[in-house]
Amino acid sequence: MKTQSLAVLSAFVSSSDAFLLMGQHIAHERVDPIVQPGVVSGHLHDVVGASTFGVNFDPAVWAKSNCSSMQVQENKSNYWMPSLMARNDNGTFSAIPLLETRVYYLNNHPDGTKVKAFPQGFRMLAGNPSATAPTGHMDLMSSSGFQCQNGRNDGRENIQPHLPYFECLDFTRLTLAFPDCWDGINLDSPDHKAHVTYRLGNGTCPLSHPVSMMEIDLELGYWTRGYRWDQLLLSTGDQAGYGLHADYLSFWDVDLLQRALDDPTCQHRENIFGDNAQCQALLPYRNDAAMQSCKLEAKIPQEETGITKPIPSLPGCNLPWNATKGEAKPSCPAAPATPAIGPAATPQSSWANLGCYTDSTTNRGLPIQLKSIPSGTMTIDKCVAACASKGYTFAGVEYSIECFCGNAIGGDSKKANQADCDMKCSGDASQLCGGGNRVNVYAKAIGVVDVY
Ligand SMILES: *[C@@H]1O[C@H](CO)[C@@H](O)[C@H](O)[C@H]1NC(C)=O
Ligand SMILES: *[C@@H]1O[C@H](CO)[C@@H](O)[C@H](O)[C@H]1NC(C)=O
Ligand SMILES: *[C@@H]1O[C@H](CO)[C@@H](O)[C@H](O)[C@H]1NC(C)=O
Ligand SMILES: *[C@@H]1O[C@H](CO)[C@@H](O)[C@H](O)[C@H]1NC(C)=O
Ligand SMILES: CC(=O)N[C@H]1CO[C@H](CO)[C@@H](O)[C@@H]1O
Repeated sequence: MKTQSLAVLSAFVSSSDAFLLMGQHIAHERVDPIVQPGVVSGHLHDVVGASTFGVNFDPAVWAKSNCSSMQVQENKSNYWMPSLMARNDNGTFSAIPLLETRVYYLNNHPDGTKVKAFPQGFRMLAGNPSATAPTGHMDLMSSSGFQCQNGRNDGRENIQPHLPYFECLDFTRLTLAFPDCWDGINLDSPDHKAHVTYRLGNGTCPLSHPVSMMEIDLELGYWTRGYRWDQLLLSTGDQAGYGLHADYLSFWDVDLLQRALDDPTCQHRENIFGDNAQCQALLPYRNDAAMQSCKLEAKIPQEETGITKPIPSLPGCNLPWNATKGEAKPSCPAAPATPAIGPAATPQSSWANLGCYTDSTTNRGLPIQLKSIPSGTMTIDKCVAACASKGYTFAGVEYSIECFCGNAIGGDSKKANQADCDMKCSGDASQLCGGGNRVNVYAKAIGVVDVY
């Protein structure tokens, strides 16, 4: 078994001044305080960052955020993208687990260009949700699009402007680069784009937008193993993927961000809190426990979003459409009902359910069996907590009473039907704990995960 860190395969450009923040998502819901304030937004997003992310952006509320789902807690910014979904063969839709969240802050201007920290409340949009062909920013920025993570170095890992036309056995990463030149005046603009633009070919900013900023690269990695490529689509219904877009709302402490941008110990770093020297400016604000326990404080639309069970249609008016075939986004025969906005349900676990996998006693998918949980008391939470406490990133429950841990799904394990994992947990008959030679796998949804 070959173990390979995803870090090696990221879109990171080591020649630029840069730092990377890792995190996990805080919401999967129809909320967009920039493009559709005050209402249930048109499609599902996966959201990262401040716990106050709600339908209206109010600086006074954001300033009181309890926590951030990013590693650096001083940062009360938010980043969001349409969610990657799957169309099941019976026509229902499922959300795909989001396992990897990275945000790069890159200085791609010519050497020695000082970049300015984003002012508080700065907002912008990258990409175009209704695009039917590669958009300008994707041509300009080689780091925007879709990246298949097979861990196999077979040439399929190059970034493409559309969803891949082949299976991604481990991850499919959605990545988007934001504009990095600002007009220096407006925190936002009516189309959320006019106040910013991408740098010119020689790396400088045009006279219309003279202020050099960081290029933010948002990367979300989805666990697409077990899905065919033609099942994947964005939550907008876009099967081609040209309509990939992302939003950024900056709410950093401006002095702190400027210190990090100017601090040599924070530059050229794939992981600013890795084994080597630490990023001094941000180190005091690192808090992994707060990141992992951070829960959304704001109210959200009261609707099923495909995480806990398949849903009959994509939330909103988002019938599937294929721009590669020349199709335009269809309208809906009847306007979908708008859900009420209310309190968030049970907080989402920071471990994602990857589903049911085959297993065999001679070649385990997850190699380490934990016997510390008495066999009559097994629950999913207990197994996940036990694996987490030992530093593992994958946990699996099997045969009602067994708990396995590992850092990858190996052995001969293959995705199985969810219906195969139908045995009740010995410690809680309301939960399912795998089956005979069937393990239900959970994975820690943070930062860098090892795949093989
Ligand atoms: C922050 O969290 C505490 C408890 O963890 C809660 O009582 C408080 O209401 C939260 N703050 C906001 C603004 O919701
Ligand atoms: C449709 O397929 C999904 C995925 O295989 C399955 O979980 C769901 O139960 C099926 N729904 C119906 C109504 O058959
Ligand atoms: C960069 O390109 C622009 C547009 O072609 C040009 O006006 C500008 O002088 C160039 N700047 C440098 C430093 O080469
Ligand atoms: C989209 O259309 C192209 C071109 O006809 C086709 O090859 C592809 O399979 C279609 N994608 C899906 C998801 O159906
Ligand atoms: C910009 C910003 O959100 N600043 C806040 C960061 O968090 C601290 C507390 O952790 C606040 O005091 C800052 O106002």
